[in-house]
Amino acid sequence: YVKFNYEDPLNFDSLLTEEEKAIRDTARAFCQENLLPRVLHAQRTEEFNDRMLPDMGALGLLGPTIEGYGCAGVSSVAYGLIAREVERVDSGYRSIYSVQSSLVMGPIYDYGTDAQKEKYLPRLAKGEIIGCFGLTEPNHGSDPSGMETTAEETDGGFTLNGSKTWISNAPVADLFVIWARCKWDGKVRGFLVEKVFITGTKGLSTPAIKHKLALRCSLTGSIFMDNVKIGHDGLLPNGSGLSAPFGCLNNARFGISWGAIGALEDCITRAREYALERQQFGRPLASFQLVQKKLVDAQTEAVLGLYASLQVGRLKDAGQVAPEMISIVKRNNSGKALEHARRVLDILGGNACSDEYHIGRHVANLQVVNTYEGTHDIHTLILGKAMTGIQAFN
Ligand code: TGC
Ligand code: FAD
Repeated sequence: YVKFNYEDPLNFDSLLTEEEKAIRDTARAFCQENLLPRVLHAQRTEEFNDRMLPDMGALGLLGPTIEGYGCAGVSSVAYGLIAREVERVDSGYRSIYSVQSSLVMGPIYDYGTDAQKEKYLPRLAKGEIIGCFGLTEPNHGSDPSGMETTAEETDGGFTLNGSKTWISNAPVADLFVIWARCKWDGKVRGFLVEKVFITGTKGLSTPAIKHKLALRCSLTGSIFMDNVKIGHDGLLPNGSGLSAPFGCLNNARFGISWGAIGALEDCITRAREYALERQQFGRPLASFQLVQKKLVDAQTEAVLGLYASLQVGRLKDAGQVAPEMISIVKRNNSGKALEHARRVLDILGGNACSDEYHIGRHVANLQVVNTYEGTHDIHTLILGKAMTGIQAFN
């Protein structure tokens, strides 16, 4: 027998390539040295960390699965490992990272022209510009098929009208991927809108949604478009219909499945240390069976979730993935992370209330992680449809 290592209970490391381990270690060092020391300040002030994307860009961590354009061209598993390290610090930081990599660089790479790729991808990869992804609208969250934002062909390009809400990065974004229904054929397509900071982009406003209870380290905003004009070169021509935004979401949901486990792992590490140090009834909390059960249940779910995401990542890279597989890991890992982060929070007793112990912040964040990119229940229905052939959305 080998000696059991509770920190890697099923020897997950043995399934990673040397390159993946090196990327994981680079990401972990960056996140622990650069993000963790700033997280409490960001949590308290909602201040955006404007060094994060440029610093990650310098390390080659942005849009890492993309080939060329200054991107690393590494495996989906490597992307997942980065997301896990970022979210080990905070889900809001991982949101900033996911949106830039999967939801902005992704659609430009998948649906853009060569000129759009040349123009935007290298700058996004360096973190010189920040992007956001506008799908959700005030009246259409889980059901984007009711989308009201429109695009109309007008002299010299397109005119966009409508509003988006709960959009990560929107208040600081330079580049907006806006999903709109095209008036000429009724199909949904993606449009690239640049924000000109000095003069402003006529008709575009992006107010922040302040005083959030969670994800306070990432900025979230609305997007209002009142006759916003863009050129013909603003259309992403190679994707139409709802499958286009859902295609981007597959990659981001996959990343979330890794990130949520990173957040849970941080909760487990912190709760374990606390339980070993804190004494009640003359003994460490860690010596009580009920406390041990909480830690063991959480660690078991974390490692099982990781294995599932690893398998989905390998299938993804082999071109063998189905979107429903991604629904399984997004749904399971964010749901289990929320449930077990909440349970180990109990170990802190009254200190659960203090932001300096971090777990409460993760719990609040994980409620959002369980909600965005398709709520837990929506992924249940996606999988229910796949199992029964019966669509239960409406
Ligand atoms: P439905 O009729 O099922 O599908 C419409 C078309 O889309 C295709 N499709 C997919 N294609 C690729 N990947 C997927 N995962 C796909 N799911 C569906 C489908 O084949 C069809 O194609 P076609 O060619 O036949 O037209 O669509 P529906 O309107 O019935 O919707 C079903 C439902 C509920 C599953 C869908 O609307 C859904 O997933 N809702 C959840 C919405 C959501 O995830 N929003 C996320 C917003 S972005 C975000 O939250 C970013 S947070 C980022 C961060 O900060 O980290
Ligand atoms: P609703 O769709 O109104 O759902 C409310 C509740 O009803 C949920 O519990 C849901 O599961 C349930 N429900 C809905 N329909 C059904 C049904 N048919 N059967 C059973 N139950 C149902 N969006 C973007 O486009 N880009 C972003 O960058 C982005 N970032 C976000 C950042 C944050 C901090 C947050 C909170 C959200 C973000 N979102 C973003 C929006 C997010 O994707 C939506 O909030 C999510 O898809 C749910 O939509 P909704 O809020 O309108 O809830």
